[in-house]
Amino acid sequence: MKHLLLALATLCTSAATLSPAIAQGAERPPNVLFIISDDLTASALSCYGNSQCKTPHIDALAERGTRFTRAYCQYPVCGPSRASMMSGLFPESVEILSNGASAKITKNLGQRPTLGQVFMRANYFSARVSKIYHMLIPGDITRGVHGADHADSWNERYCFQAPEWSSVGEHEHLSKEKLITTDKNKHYSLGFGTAFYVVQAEGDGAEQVDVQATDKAIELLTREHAMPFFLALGLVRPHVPLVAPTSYFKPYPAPRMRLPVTPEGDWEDIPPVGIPNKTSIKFGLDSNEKKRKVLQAYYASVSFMDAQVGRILAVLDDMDLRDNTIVVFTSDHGYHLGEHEFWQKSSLHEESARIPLIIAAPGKRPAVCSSLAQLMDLYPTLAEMCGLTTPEHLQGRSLAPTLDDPEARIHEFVHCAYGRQPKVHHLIRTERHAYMAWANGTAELYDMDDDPKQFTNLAGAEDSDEVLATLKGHLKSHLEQVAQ
Ligand SMILES: [Ca+2]
Repeated sequence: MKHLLLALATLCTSAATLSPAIAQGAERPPNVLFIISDDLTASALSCYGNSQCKTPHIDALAERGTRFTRAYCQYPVCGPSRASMMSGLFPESVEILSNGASAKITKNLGQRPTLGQVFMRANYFSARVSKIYHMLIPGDITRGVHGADHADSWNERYCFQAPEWSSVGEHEHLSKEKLITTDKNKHYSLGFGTAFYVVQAEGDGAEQVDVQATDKAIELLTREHAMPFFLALGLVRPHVPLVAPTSYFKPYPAPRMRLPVTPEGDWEDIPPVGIPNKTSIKFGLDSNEKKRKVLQAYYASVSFMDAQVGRILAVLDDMDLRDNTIVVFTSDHGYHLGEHEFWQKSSLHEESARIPLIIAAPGKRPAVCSSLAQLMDLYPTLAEMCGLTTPEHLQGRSLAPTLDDPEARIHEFVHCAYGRQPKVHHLIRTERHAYMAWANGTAELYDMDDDPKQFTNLAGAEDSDEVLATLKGHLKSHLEQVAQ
């Protein structure tokens, strides 16, 4: 079966060499500016309802685009999520279920083209600026290397070296990892990849990775383009370390940051396997003061990232490119900011699995869309909107119909995985329910209309039998699809 799929993919690849629009000499197809933030939860954005964190530039994009309220990643960790997004395959199908497996993407894909390759084969200029496939943050940034890239996806690619946790400024380590800063371990195994390590940096941030990356993306944007472009800009904040210029911390005085409320006994109906590794206790976030400082630093990092989005969108307008450029803004997964006393990612609960997703396309009316959507859908969506031939291997679905009609519905359910074979855990998300099927046979079920914060696990409730049977059916069909 795999050979057949490969052959089909190869056939489709050659058919996509010239996009129909270009081949017929018709109007030039649209450009794509694809911006992806790292570890950004939708609920931190003001356009998604956060009343403390200020994100005016992303909000402005949402005002003129379609903002998706039920968009989900395929895996709540960087590497597998990004491999899925760029390949158009579920992490199980592309066989990347950990950050460590990310470097296998070129081998695992074989002849099946990535999103970047499909654009290149349609005579687009395809460029990667900073983190699109997996990069270790901060290790690959302090070293200034490309990370687990898929080099054939790009005509040009750029990575940047930046000081990250060693930026000059006021430092604070809020969690309790052992941090190794000897030269031998300068870039890896040093604890900074998960630590809540905060730097209120001196200066305007010009040396920081996201500023350097945005500078480069602006340079590429202002180039004379003989062909349409697919410009992918990866911004690494608010991934830890939480580094931003001091001025970005000022609007967020720590004592005023509002923490989520966790009801008494919240964990009693969560199976042990459903409690992620990163809890307040395990992190050493043993006081509300420390937790509020995390929020302050996270929001400062989000605002700093938002400022870069503002810079590149301003240039897009200055260049009069808005009317022929599709802009996408998203994140590789969500993030817990203390809900259930959970922090960061690697959780199938709502705040970690849900992503922000905004698509602003020329000629489309602004809208808010509550159709289920997933990160993996961006590949077929952009292929359709740019008139490219869509390869056969894609497992996502085009969201393009929702841009004309926000009431359109694309999926009955979406899927997010966590863990490695043979212990893969599953989230099935319908519009109404979130169902987590843990590998040891335990489960969580939440009615997202009645209980959007996921406080009451209905998996054992008598009257849940019918809905559980439907959700188990969805999981079965997902497993059959990825086994093909
Ligand atoms: Ca990430």
